[in-house]
Amino acid sequence: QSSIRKQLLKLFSDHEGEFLSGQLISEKLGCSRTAVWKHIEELRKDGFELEAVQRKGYRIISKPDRISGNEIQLGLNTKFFGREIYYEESVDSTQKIAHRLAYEGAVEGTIVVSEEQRMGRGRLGRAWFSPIYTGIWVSIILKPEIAPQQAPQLTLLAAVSVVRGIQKATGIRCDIKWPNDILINGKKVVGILTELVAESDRINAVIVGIGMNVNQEREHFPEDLQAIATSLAIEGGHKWNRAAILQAVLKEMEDLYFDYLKNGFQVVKLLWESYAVSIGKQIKARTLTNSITGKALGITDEGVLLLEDEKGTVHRIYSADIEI
Ligand code: BT5
Repeated sequence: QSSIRKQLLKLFSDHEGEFLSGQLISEKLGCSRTAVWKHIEELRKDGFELEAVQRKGYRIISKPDRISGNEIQLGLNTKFFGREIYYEESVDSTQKIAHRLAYEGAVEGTIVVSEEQRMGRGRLGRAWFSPIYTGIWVSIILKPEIAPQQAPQLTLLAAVSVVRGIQKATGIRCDIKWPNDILINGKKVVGILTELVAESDRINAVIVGIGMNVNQEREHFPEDLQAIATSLAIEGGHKWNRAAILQAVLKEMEDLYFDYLKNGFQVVKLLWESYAVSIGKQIKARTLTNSITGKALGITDEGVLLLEDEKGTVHRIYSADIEI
């Protein structure tokens, strides 16, 4: 934000609900009346609703929906998750920043949030569509003392937390598709990406990236996504407060995470199976090298998917895309 913009917003918040004359603003900011008008127009472009009345001046009627530190921390009831927030209006990828912060020694529970990702990423180098002001694009830094092969459990833990958080905040019920998709009526509403910061066999940090489609309308999605993606606004019929949803997810995740560290994967596993759509069904798992069709039996204690083919052979699937 430019310093003029910051001063202008400060001026309006110091005089909340009041009209500020163009004259007064130009004096306080030390700029011309024309410059004031330009800054007001820029605020409008950024989603502020402003009233302009002759001889009275300007008044802010409503602020745009943002998901910066202020909004997230007001009303957050966690101890660690989201207590440290790194926020930028626009980033390449919150994952990338979280990796850097983890490397620099960020505390557990630190989150990186942005209104927009220019290069949001999915698994295997795929892109994650992250348009401005409509979604929750967040990376959470965890520092669990677990073996690297247990890290996939955290993807499942995150998925369960997201489903429960969304249900608490909106009442909308989602399903989980192994390993990292959250669906509503078969369409993807959330994607999760778990990345390790590890040295040989030691985990320094786990970065859990969560991308949630919240306030997009159908036409906001590029054509190739329209058939497979959805948002909470599309499913719920109206827009939602993104900060409130993130707060609910962080709370669910913190509770489940500490339970997991103390008591192990069992509770996560049971919850996960209760939300999973594919278990017990015929599915097709496409891995990098081949594809296997069979019945999804469940997940192991490591979070590995068990798939029984028609010959009765049980395959352990570590990473794949699933078709139901
Ligand atoms: C994922 O990958 O689902 C993980 C997405 C993780 C995104 C978060 S946002 C915060 C953090 N920062 C990042 O840079 N990333 C994380 P995958 O299973 O590979 O799915 C990717 C596929 O989903 C794409 O190839 C598209 O087909 C589809 N897709 C892309 N954007 C989408 C969206 N916004 N909604 C639904 N589907 C989408």
